[in-house]
Amino acid sequence: MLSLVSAGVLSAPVPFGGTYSQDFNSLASAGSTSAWTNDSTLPGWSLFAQNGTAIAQIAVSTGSSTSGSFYSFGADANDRALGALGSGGAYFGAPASGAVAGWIALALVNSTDATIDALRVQFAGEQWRYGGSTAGQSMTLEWGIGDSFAAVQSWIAASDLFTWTAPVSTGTARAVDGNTLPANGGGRMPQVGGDLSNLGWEAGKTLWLRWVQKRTATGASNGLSIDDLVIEKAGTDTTRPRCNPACQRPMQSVWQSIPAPTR
Ligand SMILES: [Ca+2]
Ligand SMILES: [Ca+2]
Repeated sequence: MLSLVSAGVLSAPVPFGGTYSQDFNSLASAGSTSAWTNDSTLPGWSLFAQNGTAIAQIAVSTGSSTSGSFYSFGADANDRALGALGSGGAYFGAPASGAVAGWIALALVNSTDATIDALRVQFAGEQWRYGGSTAGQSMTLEWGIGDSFAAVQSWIAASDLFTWTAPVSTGTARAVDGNTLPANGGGRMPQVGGDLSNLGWEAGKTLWLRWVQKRTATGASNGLSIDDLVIEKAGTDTTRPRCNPACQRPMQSVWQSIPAPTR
């Protein structure tokens, strides 16, 4: 609680009891900009520029806008995605070409009574704008554990399964339909992700996932976003089932209770 107060964030953290999903469809669809408050506009979600500045405004676009900003991307009010178009401007604290512009971060608190070691994380990557650079642009995922974003001691890069590359990378700069598959000229990569393992995410602790938004190495950046996120507890972990006294017998007594084999 102290860390929440010191961070100026009074809203409750998002508990994770085994599943979490987010479709971002509550994000603004009207106007060109929309106010954003970390861990409030979307509970659990925060936006940071690469210099650590918390973001207070996002842009709203179908992919036609060229401004460097975090974005609510989408064609209409029914389906939004959360993303960014990187730039070297003040919004992202003037990052260099090819460098990190900012992060889309999700914080979840382990509300189970056991350590969670593995999560299945799946989402769609949606490209809503092609900036005109053939340098290509990818989005990666990192995770860490800490009471706040700034308190995470080490960010661990998720595997290549969690990295996706803008599918539209040729021709003139233009808006892209992020809800349409690349085979049909669109920018939607529907199945990104896999299992994160060896998390060591203890009960009551906060896990952070952050999607890394970069500028393209050359030219104008693409508008890249995430959508349709689903997180589930996965794999074998150190979860101890809630237990009646019968299953708390020492292992030795269990072995001793097994009849010796007859030969
Ligand atoms: Ca959506
Ligand atoms: Ca979508």
